[in-house]
This record gives sequence, structure tokens and C-alpha cells, in this order.
Amino acid sequence: LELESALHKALERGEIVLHYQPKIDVRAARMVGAEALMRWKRGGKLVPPGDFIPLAEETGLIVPLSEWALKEAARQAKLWQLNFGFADSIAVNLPSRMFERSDLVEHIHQCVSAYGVPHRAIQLEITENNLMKDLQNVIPALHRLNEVGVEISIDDFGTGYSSLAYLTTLPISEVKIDRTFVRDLGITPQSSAVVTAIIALARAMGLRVIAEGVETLRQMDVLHRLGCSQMQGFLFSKPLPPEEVELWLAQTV
Ligand code: G
Ligand code: G
Ligand code: NA
Ligand code: MN
Repeated sequence: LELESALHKALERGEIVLHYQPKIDVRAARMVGAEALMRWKRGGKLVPPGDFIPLAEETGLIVPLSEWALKEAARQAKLWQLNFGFADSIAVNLPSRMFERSDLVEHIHQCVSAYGVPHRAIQLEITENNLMKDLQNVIPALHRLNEVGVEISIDDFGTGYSSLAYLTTLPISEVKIDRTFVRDLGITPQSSAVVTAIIALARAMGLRVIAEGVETLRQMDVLHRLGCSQMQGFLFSKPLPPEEVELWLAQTV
């Protein structure tokens, strides 16, 4: 309960910040975007999202937190556009709670308009399980987001129970191969079979594919050979505060 009221105040007090993990295209050898990940600066310490996102989800605080994250990501995209010519997108993780709102698309529109960035400056990540859990709300929202140019990425892909038939009808742009498959690449034959299948599926559906949790050169090599050139993971960079991302932007844009 104490944590709950502290989290409630954290947003007003400016204690919530976004860190950004670069997304890399290894073939083009450049950064092609970033994923925003929340952190809570509490008494000189950085509380990782695993320690407060679940509570935020339970209490509903995830809604104002996510609304703030969308706005902050738009602000950051504008700053990077002005200072570094950044023209890629920042991905924001959206919980299914956000799709229950009829004004999600309007909120995103207001965020990008407020900072004068195009809608494609914001990309949304929704986990495969959240997507399937709430299709009734998610599908119409995805279509409206797609119409205004906000791209959707399916996070933790391969861990859920999505019907492939359904997926092909959804206006999504990218699938993100879950890190559990990446972790075992080059170790178990099953993992490379799954990754091969996901890449083939994505290609057949005209989707981009990105791998998360890439930690070793070996994983990078296998992914690249299998046809996945976009990656994210500790091999390239952990999630960084914005000023450290700027070292990447200064080099690669
Ligand atoms: O940053 P880290 O690797 O510790 O993230 C841990 C978990 O918290 C991940 O599952 C991530 O998706 C989730 N998470 C981080 N930031 C956000 C956020 O802004 N919104 C939501 N919904 N989840 C987040
Ligand atoms: O899928 P999700 O949005 O939850 O992923 C974000 C989480 O993954 C964050 O907690 C981030 O710190 C973590 N992460 C990012 N890169 C790596 C990596 O290479 N290895 C591992 N184990 N975790 C990573
Ligand atoms: Na994510
Ligand atoms: Mn993920």
C-alpha cells in the first residue's frame, strides 16, 4: 500500500523516466529506432519496471503511466529530430488496459501533435498474449492506429497462442521474436527451427522481424544468417538514459 501511494505520487513528482534501448540493423550497421522502457527514480535509486509495472497494472496506475510514456516519447522524438535528424520511431509498450479506452487513438494524436512529430514517430508494442486476450477492443484500435500511421509491433512473439489466421488479418508491421528463442539459438535445434519459422511467416505476411535479447555474437550471426537483420539486446546496448542514446545518434544518423 505504501508502494502504491508512492507510485501514485512518482508521476507528479517527475520520478518516472524513460530509458531507451537502441534497435540495430546489423546489415545497414545503424540504429533504426529505440524501445522506451520505464524506470522509477526513487531516493537516488532506479527501480526497475519489474518491481512496479505489475503493481501499476493491478491498481490501474498503468493507464496514467502509459499516457505519460506516450507523451514523453513524442517529446523525445522531437528533440532527437531537431538535434540529430532522428527520423525513426520510438516504441512504447502498451498494456491491454490502454486498448480498453475509446480515446487511445485521440490521445496518441494529441501527443504527436503537441510536439509536431509525425504519427510514425511513435510505434506501439503489444505482447502477443495481450493482443489475443482482448481482440474485441484491440482489433478496431489497431485499424484506427494503422490509418493514422502508427505502427504496431507484436512483442514476445512466439510465446502466445495467437491464431495465425487472425494475425494475417491484423494491420501489424513487425513481430519481435521473444528472447527465450534467441537465448537458445546455437544451443538447441528447436530454437533455430522456431526462429526460422517465425522469419518465414513474417516474410510471407510482409512484416518486419526483429529479435530481442541478443547477447552474443553467435546469436547475432545465426539470426543474420536466418534472414533477421534487426536486433535489440545487451550485445549492442542495454536500455540507456536519453543523453547516452545521443552518443549513438551522433554516430549513426
Ligand atoms: O526494462 P526492463 O528490461 O527491466 O523491463 C522489464 C519489464 O517491464 C518488461 O517486460 C517491459 O516490457 C516492462 N516495461 C518496461 N517499461 C514499460 C512501459 O513503459 N510500459 C509497460 N507496459 N511495460 C513496461
Ligand atoms: O519484452 P520487453 O518489452 O519486456 O523487454 C524489455 C526488457 O528486456 C527490459 O527489461 C530490458 O532490460 C530487457 N533486455 C533488453 N535486452 C536484453 C538482453 O539482451 N538480455 C536480457 N536478458 N534482457 C534484455
Ligand atoms: Na517490449
Ligand atoms: Mn518483449
